[in-house]
Amino acid sequence: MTQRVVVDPVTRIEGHLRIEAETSPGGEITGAWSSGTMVRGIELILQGRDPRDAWAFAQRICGVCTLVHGIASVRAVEDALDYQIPPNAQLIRNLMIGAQYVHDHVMHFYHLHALDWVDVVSALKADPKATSALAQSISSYAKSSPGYFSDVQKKLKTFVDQGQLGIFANGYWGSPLYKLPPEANLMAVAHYLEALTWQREVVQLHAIFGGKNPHPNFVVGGAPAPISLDADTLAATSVNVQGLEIVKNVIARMQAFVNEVYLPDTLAIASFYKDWFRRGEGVGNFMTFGDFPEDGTGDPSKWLIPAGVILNRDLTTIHPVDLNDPMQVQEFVAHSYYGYSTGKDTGLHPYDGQTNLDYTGPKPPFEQLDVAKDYSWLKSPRWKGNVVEVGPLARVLMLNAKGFEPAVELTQKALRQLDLPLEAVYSTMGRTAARTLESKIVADQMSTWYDALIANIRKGELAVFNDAKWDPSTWPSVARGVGFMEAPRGALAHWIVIRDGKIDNYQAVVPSTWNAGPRDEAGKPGPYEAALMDRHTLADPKQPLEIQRTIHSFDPCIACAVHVVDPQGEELTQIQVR
Ligand code: NFE
Ligand code: MG
Repeated sequence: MTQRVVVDPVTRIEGHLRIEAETSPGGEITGAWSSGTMVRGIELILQGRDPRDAWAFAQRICGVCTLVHGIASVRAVEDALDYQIPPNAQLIRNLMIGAQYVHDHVMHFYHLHALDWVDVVSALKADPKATSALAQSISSYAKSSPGYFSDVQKKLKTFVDQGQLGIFANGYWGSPLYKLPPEANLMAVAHYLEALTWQREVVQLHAIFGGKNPHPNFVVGGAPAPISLDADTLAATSVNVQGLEIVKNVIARMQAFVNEVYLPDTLAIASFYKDWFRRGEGVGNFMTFGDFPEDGTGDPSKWLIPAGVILNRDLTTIHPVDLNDPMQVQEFVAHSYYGYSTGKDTGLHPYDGQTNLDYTGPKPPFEQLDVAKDYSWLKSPRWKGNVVEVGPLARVLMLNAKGFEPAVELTQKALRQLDLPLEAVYSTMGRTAARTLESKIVADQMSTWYDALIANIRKGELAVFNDAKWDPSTWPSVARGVGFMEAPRGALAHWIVIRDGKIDNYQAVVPSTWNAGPRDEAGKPGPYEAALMDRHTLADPKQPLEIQRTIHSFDPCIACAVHVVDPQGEELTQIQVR
């Protein structure tokens, strides 16, 4: 008999996600469904507002990728108005996005994903001396003495003895699916705690350039804080020598943590889970929008991350992406709780996007989704009708396909160290490892952007803001544009229509919608669904760790993935929050 396994809510993610899997008598997953169970209306308030204010609202779509919607928003307005920004502003934005990647990826690995692979309770059995030897064999990280690991173990033991595992409560501890020796578990727990302190400090970069974190400030036309040569005290309103010194230190701390902790830990943990390099791929199609322009020319060939689509793992052909082409990006709602005036089976380009809430699911509480009908608050975005995966794996593949040397070297080195073929990257663990590799690529690149910024300042180029199009009387009566970027979870774009100086329509299609969306009108599963149907067998349906591993490898953010837009700015529905 087949069995339905329900994971709801999926924890250690952002937002509300339900996964249902159908398993054969042997536990093999034969069907999987991903359901966003939350709906929110934050974008409604954008209608009719000044487009220059949109970033501040759009940024609140999510509290995890705290700046990406701000960036996509200012870029959308700049694209609509053909508004150029100074090179310094480009570099400052790159540094802010780069810091977001490294911060977000480290937190995902240790605080959201690691406990799928690391058995916290097993760490109590570790020998601190042997843990120290293990740590020193894989990294030069300073905190690696037997005393250090012994202290961490004592702290952990206090938790356990009090019966209060706190942040470590409710894991599937002791499950035979955990493969790390106690010493590796203790090392990872120590780094989990280290990363908590580290992440709090490195976000200073956002505060220097954007005034605060989370949700730093942005401005259409440039960067919000002027560069000041005079002030020798740390100012809240300008970036000066002291602020730049902090930025430099933060970049160094990010690089050190990635090189000495995150990268070696990823490879060490992955080496115990090689079977996870053989499942969880899913669709085999990958898409990037591109990011990190390094000059003001807008020339995509100069971006660190190129744009394009890879179909069926074919790295020899990069298909170009045109976000303005109504036939390329379309959102479908065939299995979503929305209706379209054009019919449930049609796809709409975001400029023509509609969001008409239409909940047709069973009345909660219910046992099972009605997957033959609608089952998610997420739409199903498609590229030329294809399901595509976005995110770190897509980017690392794209960098390899384009022959970006540091990425190719890093990928080859990791595969050699793990003794795996290139095909191994198309997997759950490949996705997780790609996130680590791109953290290193981006952290290293941050030094280049920092040096370029300093060189400009030394030359006396201080401009961070261009006021040429600030005045709405210079705008055309109707303008539309798309702002895109690579957010930590993948390709992100905002589409805006401006009419008589006000926002007429606004649509965001975000990474987790691409990855977590339900089946489309043709019945094609989304990337999460397809990944779960790729060689997963549950050892114990009551402890569906396998589902968690693969879903977490995408780093879900359902707050980003579900948002509501109404072109008329009318109240769509009243939602009772419980
Ligand atoms: Ni809310 Fe987000 C990122 C965006 S999501 S985390 O990264 O955009 O998919
Ligand atoms: Mg949307």
